[in-house]
Amino acid sequence: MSKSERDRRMAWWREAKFGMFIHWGLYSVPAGMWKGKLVSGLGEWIQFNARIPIEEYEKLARHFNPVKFDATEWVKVAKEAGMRYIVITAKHHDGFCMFHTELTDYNIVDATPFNRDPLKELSEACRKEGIKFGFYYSQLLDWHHPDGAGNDWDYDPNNKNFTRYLEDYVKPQLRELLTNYGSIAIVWFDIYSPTPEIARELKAWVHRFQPETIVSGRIDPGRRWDVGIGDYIELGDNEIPEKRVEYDWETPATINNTWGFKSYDHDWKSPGVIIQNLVDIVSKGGNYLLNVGPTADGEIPEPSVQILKKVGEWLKKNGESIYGAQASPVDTRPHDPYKYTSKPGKLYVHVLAWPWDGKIEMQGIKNDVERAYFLAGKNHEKLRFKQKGESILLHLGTKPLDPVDNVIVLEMADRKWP
Ligand code: FHN
Repeated sequence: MSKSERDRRMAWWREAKFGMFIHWGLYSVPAGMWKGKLVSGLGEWIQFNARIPIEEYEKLARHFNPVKFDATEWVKVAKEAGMRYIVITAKHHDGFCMFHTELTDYNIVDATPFNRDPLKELSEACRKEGIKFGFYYSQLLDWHHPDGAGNDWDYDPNNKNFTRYLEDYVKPQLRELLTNYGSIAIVWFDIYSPTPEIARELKAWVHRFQPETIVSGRIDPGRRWDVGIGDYIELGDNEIPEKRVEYDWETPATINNTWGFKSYDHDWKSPGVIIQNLVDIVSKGGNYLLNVGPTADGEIPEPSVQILKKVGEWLKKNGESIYGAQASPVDTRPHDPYKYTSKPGKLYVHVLAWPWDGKIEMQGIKNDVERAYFLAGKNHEKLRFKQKGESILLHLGTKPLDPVDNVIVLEMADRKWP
């Protein structure tokens, strides 16, 4: 693909910066407990971690009736948080399909009393609200399908045939997902395709139906830090690199310590931590895909909703420094109390720890600064500053406007930097 084609495909994603990941499936029914006992590990891994036989796990479907699910409400939560795209699990490792598929009855429409297709409803609500819609698809691990990888307690691994699974199941399901749900912004493959050949084949298969769809970096067989077959690099879960990465990349992240809902995981990240992570990621050139794990009733847990609301309030005032922003043109050190994001002619200084004397000095400013002001301040009132060569001393005053991140805009005289 040529650079200009690639730039076109990636344009909305580069602008968006912040997305909502949704891990929702049968595992939200046990919610981290099996037969009265807590099962440690990720909520969506309960079948594996407790080695639950398929025959027993399947029965969860009869109790999965998420009548409180409201696609419009979920999209509203994402929108108010300032998120610009949604990626939801169509099929996670447990193999249960959260969409209507002809390939198996083990899906939310045919196997549960709910009898609705939430992916259809969510894709439509996203379209209405101008939010990009994508789906997660576990291409390797499938603990339900006899030929999928990972389940050695119900199936003999020696009898598995991955090619058969790929041709007769994965590809036809992808075709359904890419033809029945309108425009699909992202297909988020996960750990990992067995070979580069299969990864390429899957990517081509996606593009056969929707040439503009972005494919996640976890389509690659184990690649992480270099450019692979996926359209961008997918870092490890909750991983933020130390330095700027010179390619499109994303951090998928949990809001507590699980992806799929666990009734007893209350270890929520604060809005402040999330805002700081977002700034850190954008300052290094990446996107932040932050997860929510809805309940078996169909609701996004209230603490997540409240946290996201606060993040959205900050973004409403400071979004200019995030959406479509580029990485920091100046290297900051991890202990510096500020980080930068940028746009042509503007440097956004994110002051993450308020200086005790109300002053901040920065180096490496390679252009004359014409104006400095708080992005969230009234009327963009000018701040005092003194510039000498590449160093600048900013007088911020004694009171921060925001408890987490105060963004100061430095406007450059001739717009030639950064
Ligand atoms: O095993 C999955 C896990 O359940 C979750 O979906 C995350 C999201 O990035 N991906 C895998 C682990 O990296």
